[in-house]
Amino acid sequence: MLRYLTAGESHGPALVALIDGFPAGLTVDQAALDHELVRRQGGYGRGGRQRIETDSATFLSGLWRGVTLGSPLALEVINRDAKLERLEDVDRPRPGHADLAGAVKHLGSVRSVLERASARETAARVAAGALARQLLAVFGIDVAGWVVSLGDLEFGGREGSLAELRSLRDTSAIYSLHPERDPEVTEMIDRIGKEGDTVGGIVEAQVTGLPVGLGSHIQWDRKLDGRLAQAVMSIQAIKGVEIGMGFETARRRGSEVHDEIGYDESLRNTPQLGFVRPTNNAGGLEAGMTNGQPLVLRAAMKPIATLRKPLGSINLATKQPESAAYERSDVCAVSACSVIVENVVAFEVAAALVEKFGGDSVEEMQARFEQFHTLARQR
Ligand code: EPS
Repeated sequence: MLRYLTAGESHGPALVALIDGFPAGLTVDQAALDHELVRRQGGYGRGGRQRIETDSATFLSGLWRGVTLGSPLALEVINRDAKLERLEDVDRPRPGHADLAGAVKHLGSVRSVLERASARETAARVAAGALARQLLAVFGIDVAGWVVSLGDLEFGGREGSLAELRSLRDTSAIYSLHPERDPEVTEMIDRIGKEGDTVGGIVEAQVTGLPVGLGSHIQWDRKLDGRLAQAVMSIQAIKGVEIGMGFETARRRGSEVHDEIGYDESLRNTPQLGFVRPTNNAGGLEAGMTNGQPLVLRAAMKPIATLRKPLGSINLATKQPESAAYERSDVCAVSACSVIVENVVAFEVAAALVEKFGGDSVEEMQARFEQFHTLARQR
C-alpha cells in the first residue's frame, strides 16, 4: 500500500512528507521534483512569504545513490521563515480559516491551529506527488494541471497532448491554457488586491496513458473516484470536486451523458486496449475504475480567508466585536492550487497503480503491467 503523511508547521523548522510503500528501483530526478515545488510557489497574486522561501526537497531516508530502496522515504522542505517560537498568539479568529473551530476543539490557542492548517503544508504534499508522478512516468502515465477560471473570468481548456498543454500553461502568469488573457487577469488580481480582498477559482488536472482497471467497483473505500475526491477535497481552501462532466450530468439526459463504446484495432496495443469513446463525459472513471480514457478532475478553490481588509470577528478574550487578524496573505493562490491538485492526483493514481501491479519493485511492477495487458488482449 502506497500512502503518505505530512508533518510540520508553517513557521516551524521544516515540513516533512513520510511516504510508505514506495517501490524499490526508481531513479529519482531531484530537479524535476524541485521544479514542482518552485511552481507551487509561483503564479501571479502570491504574497510576501514566497519571496522568503526557496522550496527544495531533501531526502532524509529511503534513497541509495539516487535510487529508491523500497523503505520509507522522508522528504524535508526547509522553512526559511522559521520563527514559530517568537510568534505571538492570535486573538481574533479569521472567518473561513481553521482558527475558531480548531482553537475550541483543542481547548488551545489560535496560533497552534493556524500554523498547521496553513496551506504551507501543501509543499510537503507536492513533494510526495512529484515523486509519485516519476513512478507513473515509467508506465507512460502523464499528469498535468492548469487554471480554468479565476473569479468570474473563465478560460476553459484546449485540445492537445498534455506535453503541448503543459508548455502553453508554462507561458501563462496564472498557469491557464489561455496566456493571451493574462493581462486581463493580472489587472483583475491587482484591482482585488488594492481593495484588500482575495479571489478564488477553478483548477483542472488530467491524467493520460492510464491502464484500464485502476481502482475498484468492489468496495466503497477502494473506488478511485472516491479516493481522488477525498484527497483533493482535503487540500486547503477546496470547496468542491467534480470528475468529467461532474455537476452538469445532473441537468442532462442519460443519452447526452454516457460515452458510447467503440473498438479501434489499431489501438489494441495501447493501454486502452483498443476500446474507444467518442466523448469522455465520465472523465476516465466508471464505477470507481479507470476505463482507459484520460482522467479529468476539477476542483473549486474558495478565496483565501486572510484578508488585508478583514471581515468582522470577535476578540476571543473579551468576546467583543473586532476585525479579524491580518499579518500577510496572497491575493490569489489559484495557480499554486493547480500545482497542488495535479500532484495530489498523481499520488492517488500511483497508489492505485501499486495496488494493481504490486509495490515491491518497479521492475516487478513493469513485468506485471506487461503480463496484464497480454492477458487482457487475449480476451
Ligand atoms: C503559504 C505560506 C503562508 C501563507 C499561505 C500559504 O505563509 P505566511 O502565513 O507566512 O504568509 O502565505 O497560507 C495561507 C494561504 C493560509 O491561509 O494560511 C505557502 O507557502 O503556500
